[in-house]
Amino acid sequence: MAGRFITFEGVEGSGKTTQIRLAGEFLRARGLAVVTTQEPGGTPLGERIREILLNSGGVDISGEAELLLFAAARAQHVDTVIRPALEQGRVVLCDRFSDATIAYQAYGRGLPLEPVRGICRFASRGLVPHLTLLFDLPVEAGLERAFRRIAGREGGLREDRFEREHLDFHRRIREGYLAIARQEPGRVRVLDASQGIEPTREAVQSVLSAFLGV
Ligand code: Z5A
Repeated sequence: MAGRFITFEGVEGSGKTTQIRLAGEFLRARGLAVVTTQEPGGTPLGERIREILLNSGGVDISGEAELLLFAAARAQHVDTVIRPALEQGRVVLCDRFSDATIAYQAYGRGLPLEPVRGICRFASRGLVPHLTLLFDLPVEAGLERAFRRIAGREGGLREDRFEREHLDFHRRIREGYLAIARQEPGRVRVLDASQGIEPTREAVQSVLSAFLGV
């Protein structure tokens, strides 16, 4: 596969969505063919699953059902968007991927790690990012950013299912991400996401320049 698959991961409010947009602009300005996408989502089916996962309308979703919904969205995304783009030699920047499932469903929800890993492998047909940028910061700081953004939305507070979870849930997720980074230091680069947008942007660009040779 000729392209490069780069994922952006982190706890809620870590700034990865802001940074993926800036990274896309940076790489396009250097002449690279870039696809920017997100999970859950990235396809018409994925967007419908995203709506169920983030706003289930009061319907209870078990941990296992949640895992399989994320996996279903990913299978469609890999098959119809990510793999074709990589085969065309593009750089694919993806906001969350399998590491999010390990961090949220295994570490956060407490589902057993090995079956969750197996389902991730099955859904992605073994696709592993070439590089993952992990935006790390204390969960309190990330949630504060996320809630400030929600409060600024038209119509006031409308937090999603994940934003409503307790602090301990988000702390377990951060620990999960850091455990993945310790296990795979060659793939996962941990960036300090507690700094402002500009210094974080510079750190991202320096990692991407070195990795892609641009
Ligand atoms: N999930 C899962 O459980 N399992 C899975 O397999 C997958 C996902 C794939 C998707 O929600 C949820 O699904 C997610 C994990 C779960 N839930 N949580 N939590 P989403 O896609 O709607 O949300 P998100 O992925 O968590 O991203 P986010 O809320 O958009 O946050 P972000 O991408 O980390 O941050 P941001 O949007 O760039 O910034 C948030 C705010 O902070 C915004 O107002 C920015 O202007 C501001 N910001 C950004 N950077 C900075 C800095 N550096 N300083 C100050 N302020 C900043």
